[in-house]
Amino acid sequence: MTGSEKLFQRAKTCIPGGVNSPVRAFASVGMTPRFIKKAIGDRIWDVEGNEYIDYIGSWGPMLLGHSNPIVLEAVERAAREGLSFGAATEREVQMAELICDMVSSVEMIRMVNSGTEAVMSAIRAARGYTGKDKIIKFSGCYHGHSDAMLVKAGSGVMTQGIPGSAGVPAGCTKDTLTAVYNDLDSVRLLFESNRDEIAAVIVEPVGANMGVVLPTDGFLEGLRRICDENEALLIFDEVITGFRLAPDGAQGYYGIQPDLTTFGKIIGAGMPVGAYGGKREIMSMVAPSGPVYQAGTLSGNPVAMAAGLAQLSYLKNDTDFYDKLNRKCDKFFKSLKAIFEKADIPFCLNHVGSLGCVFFTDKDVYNDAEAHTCDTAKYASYFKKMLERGIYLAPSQFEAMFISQAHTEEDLQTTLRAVEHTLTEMNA
Ligand code: KE4
Repeated sequence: MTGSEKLFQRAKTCIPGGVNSPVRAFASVGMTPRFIKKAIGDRIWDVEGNEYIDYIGSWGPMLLGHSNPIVLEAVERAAREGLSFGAATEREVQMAELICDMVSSVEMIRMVNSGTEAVMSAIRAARGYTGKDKIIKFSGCYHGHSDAMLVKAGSGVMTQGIPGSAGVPAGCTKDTLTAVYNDLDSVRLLFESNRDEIAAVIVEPVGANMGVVLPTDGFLEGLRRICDENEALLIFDEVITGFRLAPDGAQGYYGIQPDLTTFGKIIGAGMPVGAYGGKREIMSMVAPSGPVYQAGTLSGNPVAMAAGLAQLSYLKNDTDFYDKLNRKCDKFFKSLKAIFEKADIPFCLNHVGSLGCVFFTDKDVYNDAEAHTCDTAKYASYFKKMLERGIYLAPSQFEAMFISQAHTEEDLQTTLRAVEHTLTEMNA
């Protein structure tokens, strides 16, 4: 047995499914998950010492690459001053000021400990501010595992092919309405049949939990307009896209201002951090300044803030960071597309900036139904062969590839060669 197999066997006796988050179990690719020992730059090593070029990056946080010296030094320095105080700290003020400065739609922000918490809290703030209960989400979008969001969710829920989750009472989801991504008529219909009852529309401005699905022209603008017409709030869930597509995330990249935004991943640089923020009049509703209660023992944790501040400050100050990263990634995805076209395998490649994914289907993928036409068995075979070639991709068709600043031209070329060999093998 390999080290990962031994650890997985032990883990399954005391952790549900042997993992602390379902997608890590490699269930949909039918393999033993790799137990990772360390990561540096764009590389990770498993407990056997096998080395991989990493396209997960902890599912998004590692935009500067793993073990970035600037981030590590900030964490070490902060840790020596104490791990947690349960009291206000200067770093929290600096973090809030930095995010408000980088994202113009955010006038006030609250730190929490995960993307799930950020979304759950943003929805409560939206309901408290509007006095309305219903929320529109999109089938295939994933907004964390709070009860109300586990309706036709993406990511692990979609990977497992389950409609939602056991243990969620109907009462918790009766106010969650689902529309079709990139289909404004499906949104209008819900507003017409739930007039004056909808507090907010929550959307991933780029769907990244049903594979990567881009907003069609006019989709995000249309959501903005429909929310304004119906006095509902627009919430951008930028847990993945925030600070990835641009310094001000997808809202900056596409030029649409939401009322609230949720963040995670990159703002923690690998430490557990989430946040929600937006218009002052909405955020002022949040306790202790307003009646919407939300709290957290480790919210704004000083060590986590140090990590996030280090990474975000770098992103803010390196003025050509995003142009360089996005140019590098556009070139990579263009080459990747050419390799798939040459291999004559049905595929759809969606990408924007350093986020992308290959769907094994002959359809164009603009929503979750089209994503579901994928041949997930073929994806599993592709994943396995790429892993054997030292390329660590998402162990599910319904996730994304994350490229970082640390991905070298040499490693991207190595990856493209591995794809070429893998597709030849698959076609044999
Ligand atoms: P967390 O609670 O996992 O920090 O964030 C939830 C969340 C919210 N919103 C969006 C758009 C997200 O993508 C996520 C979490 N992303 C998944 C990756 N598809 C996390 C990976 C996992 O569940 O292990």
